[in-house]
Amino acid sequence: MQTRDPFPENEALIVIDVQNDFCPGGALAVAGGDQIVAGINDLMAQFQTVVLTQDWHPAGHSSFASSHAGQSPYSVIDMPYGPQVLWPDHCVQGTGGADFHPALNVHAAHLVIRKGFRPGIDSYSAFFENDHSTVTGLDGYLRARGITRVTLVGLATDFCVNYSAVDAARLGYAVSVDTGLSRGIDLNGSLADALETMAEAGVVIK
Ligand code: VGL
Ligand code: ZN
Repeated sequence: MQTRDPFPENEALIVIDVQNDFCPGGALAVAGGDQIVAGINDLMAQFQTVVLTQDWHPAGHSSFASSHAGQSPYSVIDMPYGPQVLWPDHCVQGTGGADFHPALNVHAAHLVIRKGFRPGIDSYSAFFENDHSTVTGLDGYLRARGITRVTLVGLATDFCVNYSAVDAARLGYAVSVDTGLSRGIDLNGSLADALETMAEAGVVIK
């Protein structure tokens, strides 16, 4: 890992969804999801601003296959805002699955931003919900803090990290994704697609 001194004030680390349900044993487990925790803790010490995102769904959320009669997880349905993958129930507000991984150094975070709490809409991105227009408020926070560069790590590379990185790039931030500290779900080639989409959006893939 590269050490930088002093750590620039205009850079933030955004740690995406390092929650129990996305780690082995969780409801929507990402292979190796727990392997990135120690490295993320180390990286946090290199930033003056650290943001954690937390997927935070009400029970019966519209992104859950169980909320749609006859549907199974990983199928895709049309929502008013576009296609939506249906997931196993995960990250339900207040459950252990929605908690951060117990080894994640949550005390190092300056902001925890929750997303996906509106029953009728999913939110992969830390910036916009899946309609691409409802804001989470993160852009306002970062701008107000003078942040112009963001590094993203976490889960899952091909969904929430990807959507967050692309939105950040479109919002004008200089964006890099550390793939060594991220892990993907890889649904029908979604990991390769995501890496291509991010690169096309100007995201630096490390
Ligand atoms: C995520 C699917 C559903 C993620 C969240 O964090 O990548 N993926 N909810
Ligand atoms: Zn979710």
